[in-house]
Amino acid sequence: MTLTVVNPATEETIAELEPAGIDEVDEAVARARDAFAAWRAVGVSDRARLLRRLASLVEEHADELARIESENVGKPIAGARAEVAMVGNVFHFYAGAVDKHHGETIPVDGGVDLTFREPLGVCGLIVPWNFPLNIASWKLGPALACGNTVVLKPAELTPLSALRLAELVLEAGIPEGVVNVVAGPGRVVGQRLVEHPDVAKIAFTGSTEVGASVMRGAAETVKRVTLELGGKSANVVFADADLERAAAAAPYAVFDNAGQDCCARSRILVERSAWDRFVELLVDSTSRVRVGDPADEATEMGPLISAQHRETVASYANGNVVFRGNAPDGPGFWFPCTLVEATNADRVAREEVFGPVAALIPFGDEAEAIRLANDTPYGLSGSIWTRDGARALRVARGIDSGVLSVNSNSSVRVATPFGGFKQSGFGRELGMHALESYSEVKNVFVSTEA
Ligand code: TXE
Repeated sequence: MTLTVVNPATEETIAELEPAGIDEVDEAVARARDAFAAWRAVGVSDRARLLRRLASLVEEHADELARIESENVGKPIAGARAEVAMVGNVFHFYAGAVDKHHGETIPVDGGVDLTFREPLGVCGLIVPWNFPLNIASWKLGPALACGNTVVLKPAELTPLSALRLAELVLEAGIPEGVVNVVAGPGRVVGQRLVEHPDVAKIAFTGSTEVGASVMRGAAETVKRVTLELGGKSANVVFADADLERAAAAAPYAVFDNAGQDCCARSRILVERSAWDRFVELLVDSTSRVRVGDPADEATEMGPLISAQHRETVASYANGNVVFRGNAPDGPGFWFPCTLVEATNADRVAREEVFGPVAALIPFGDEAEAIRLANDTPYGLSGSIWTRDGARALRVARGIDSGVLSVNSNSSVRVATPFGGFKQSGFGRELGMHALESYSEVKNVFVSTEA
């Protein structure tokens, strides 16, 4: 059986690969295990230098990597380039972090107590298809900085950028066996990684359903697990906000990456007194989202990842549709930007659509806004639009979500922690926080008694 890789904007086959199976996973884990002792012993300056070299190689190959990502995911090229720039910055950040994540000395009776940060061993990194290279780098950077070796499993639909990155890893001088890529089906390759007794940790990004099964599978061998799962984030717009600015930004908070974004603010909560004006502005700004050829520099939204996924997305785009935009006919898995007026109880407001469909929901006051924002099993992201600073902080503290932004859509920055509350998962990626979950604290007591 071959793994056929398709460009979702054209439906053309862009690669055919021999998929990895259980044997390949076992071989990759064995290589990673063999490489671990030498890699953890590499001095901090050398390890930082190797990560810096990898960052520079990503930058040198930015155009090529962005093109691979754009063709394989259907991402607009301008966005793909920004993502690859972030990948370079992630490796630069973790190169700098290698010697800044350290232990402490603790005063105790009869001696001194030292803590050390030790690597875990072999880490299994399982990543999805929506931001393949970006999300891989968020896991690779801290894993390598802490001295772990890894087996990276890209999603079966989008393996190409990870395979190219693995070549750049070797070109950077990172020893063979430290980074291993296995491209194959999740239920075989992913599951084997989860169950493998020589894998110490699984870092997973994907659906909540598979995340739960990863957790169950990892329990058998007491693996460390971090999970970054689905979301149903709220974009809360108060009547006192700069409505023009909020409405201009809102489409990109849900339609970026064609809505295939765990941080998508796919519930737009609008204060009732501003409803008419805001909806009018939002329809106008949404109608101007440029949907089309991902290779075109001006394109803002490409197709969905697959025909099957388009079917799923379409099942949410009904009811009280306020706006439906244009999309190319095909070939390609196109779907138009769609705004649906809903209540928070409707399916479109409860489930992660993972496509360009947003639910518009009215609220009466601040307390109701917080209640609605929290009325979801998820808790990943969200935005608050208001000119009242105290209210912004009150609402931010009230929403049970890992990442919030005020008068902005942004969710991810290299130096700041990213991750979820509730069924959006646990553990934090990016920033110095990520290093916590790729290392173990060791405590050594030294007696100073004569
Ligand atoms: O995700 P899966 P899918 C959500 C989103 C989307 C839905 C389905 O709502 O529509 O999930 O997407 C690997 N053991 N998100 O089916 O299956 C798989 O090969 C171990 C949200 O693509 O969770 C891939 O590498 N691994 C999300 C990765 O898990 C397994 C991103 C994710 O695939 C496995 C993606 C198994 N049993 C989807 N089964 C986000 N948070 O951004 C599959 N995999």
